[in-house]
Amino acid sequence: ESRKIYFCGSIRGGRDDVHVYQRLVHALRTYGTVLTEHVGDGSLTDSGEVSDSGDKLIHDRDLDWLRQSDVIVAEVTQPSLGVGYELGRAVEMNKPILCLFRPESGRRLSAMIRGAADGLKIQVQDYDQDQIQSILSQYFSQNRV
Ligand code: 6K6
Repeated sequence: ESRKIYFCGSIRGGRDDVHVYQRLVHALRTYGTVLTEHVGDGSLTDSGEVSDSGDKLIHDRDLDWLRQSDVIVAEVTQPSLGVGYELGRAVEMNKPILCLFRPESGRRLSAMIRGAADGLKIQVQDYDQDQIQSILSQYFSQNRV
């Protein structure tokens, strides 16, 4: 059975990097079923496409998917409260996590994400877009995930 991958990327935090999420979701499909493909949906904007009552449904469904997932991959360059929250919950669930950060953005990654890395179960990798294939193939060839 196919590995379940939970992909995290900013939505209301800002959609500047949606093209990067698209590339990552596309590449991740090689390695399993991506539960959260909508994060890479170019037509999904950061402005309220759903009501506040819809927010509870989104939260509860996403947490179900998070529980079911075998591995979390997060693009963390664009800061997002939702992504940070998902990562915190995933750490408590003891899930394997790969965070991907692009230094070329000129940003500095939150210490709470960079500092959570243990190099095994929780990994933070700096990368640029040319390295998507190689980073994912290296990560998924590890026995842990
Ligand atoms: C409607 C159709 C598709 O998406 C929507 C509504 N929004 C969301 N749907 C699913 N997951 C969401 C939505 N908004 C946030 N999330 C989750 O939080 C995603 O899994 C993202 O990784 C993360 C983004 O959080 P914010 O704080 O940047 O929005």
